[in-house]
Amino acid sequence: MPQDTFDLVIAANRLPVDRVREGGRSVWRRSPGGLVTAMESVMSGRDGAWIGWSGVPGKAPAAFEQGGMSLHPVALSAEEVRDYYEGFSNASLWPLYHDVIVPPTFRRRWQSAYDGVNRRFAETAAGLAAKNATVWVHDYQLQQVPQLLRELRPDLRIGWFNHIPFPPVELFMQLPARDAMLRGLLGADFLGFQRRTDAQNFLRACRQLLVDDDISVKADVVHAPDGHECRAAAVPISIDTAGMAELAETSGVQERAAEIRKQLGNPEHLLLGIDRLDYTKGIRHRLKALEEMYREGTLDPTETKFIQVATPSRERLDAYQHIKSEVEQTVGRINGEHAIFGAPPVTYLHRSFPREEMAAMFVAADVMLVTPLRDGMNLVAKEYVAAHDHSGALVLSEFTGAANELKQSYLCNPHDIARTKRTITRAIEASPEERARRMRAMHRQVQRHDVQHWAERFLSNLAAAPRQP
Ligand code: GDG
Repeated sequence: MPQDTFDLVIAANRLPVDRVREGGRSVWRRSPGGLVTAMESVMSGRDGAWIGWSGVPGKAPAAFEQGGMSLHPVALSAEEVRDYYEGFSNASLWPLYHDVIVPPTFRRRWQSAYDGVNRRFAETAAGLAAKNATVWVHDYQLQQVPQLLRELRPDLRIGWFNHIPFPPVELFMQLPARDAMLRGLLGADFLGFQRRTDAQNFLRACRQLLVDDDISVKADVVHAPDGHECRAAAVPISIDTAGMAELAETSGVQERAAEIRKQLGNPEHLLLGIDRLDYTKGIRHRLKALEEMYREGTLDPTETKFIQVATPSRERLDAYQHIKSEVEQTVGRINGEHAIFGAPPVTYLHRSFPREEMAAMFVAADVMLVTPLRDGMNLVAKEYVAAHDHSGALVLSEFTGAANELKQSYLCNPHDIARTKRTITRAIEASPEERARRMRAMHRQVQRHDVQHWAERFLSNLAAAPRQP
């Protein structure tokens, strides 16, 4: 008989697999993105359930087993996809939490859809969790689930992890639903953030915006109105370091890496960028720096090639269509000005690739360019480091969570194009000894702090939370 309750339940906007149509029939395919990459290796071997949306609007498919997990699709109507997902989550919260790189849009209709979907997730989790079970809620799409779930099931241990930044209170307070977001989160026993600053921003928002209410904040603990304590702390996420390192060493990946370099004419220097096509990732700033370098002759287009993988993302939103056309125009202009027959300096790939191909690109690249304007962590930076132990160089934006940990990278401020150019040059020209020294130190860091370490830290913080009085 199939199991009907679980000791560990994950609630995330998306399931780790997407419902897609292939050859006229519906099949499940692994979904892209940082959360899935991280949680997949955490959940393997644990007997748990995962609830999330299938990626297709309409009726939810039945629950099913995959990779040792019980997957429970949550239904979203087409209107909810528009208002809860594309609207409130990705046009209000996402830009607001990423330092208003594009202006957030607020609509009252979106908020009620967000409330309704959060309630559905809370009810589904309440129905699947065994007595005294642990429920681990993920990310900005589900900020009301902790409180709703606590009301339904006060016996549960509830944790929430924020994969994206939590903004300074001066920005956060723009959100019309700010009180509801804070109160929703306070239903948790433990809130995990990527950086200490994010946890502090959250605590400061509680102190400043819920001041007249029945809560109090002492150090990293908020005393909620029902008397329970909610702790907030930094638990930076990581990757399956050993998995990536082993994959990078396989002969298939090594051969493919050599082949990629050969296909590009065996350039002296190969630079690489891999991002979801999102305005937060700083792809435009990166291309601007490279365009100037090709123009000025600091980079020779026959010697230095650049691969940009831009995985399609949120394509129905205006801001994403806009960044896509800007990036594509710039790539077109650079190649138009500097290509020689059959050998453009920039190879632009707007699609997804299997993990093996990603690993081959990491291995092939001499310099990895990770230049977000704001990023919760950035797993790509850590994956590049995992794929190299003594070669390669990482240019990394100061505005990523990863910059707190990968201190031997070539740090840059992507807004400062002149210095970013100099930083790229330094990374390209660094001696093999300097590269090896920096990469070894970073490799050790991601080896010690891998995704299992992150999950254990999160779950032990959650387990240590005092029971409700
Ligand atoms: C959010 C936060 C935080 C990408 N394209 C392909 C592919 N990927 C994989 C990468 C990496 C993951 O997706 C992307 O993770 P990031 O961290 O770079 O970025 P977000 O998607 O924005 O993730 C971020 C993360 O959550 C985790 O907390 O770090 O700050 O924004 O693993 O390798 N994988 C494959 N093919 C692709 O084409 N196989």
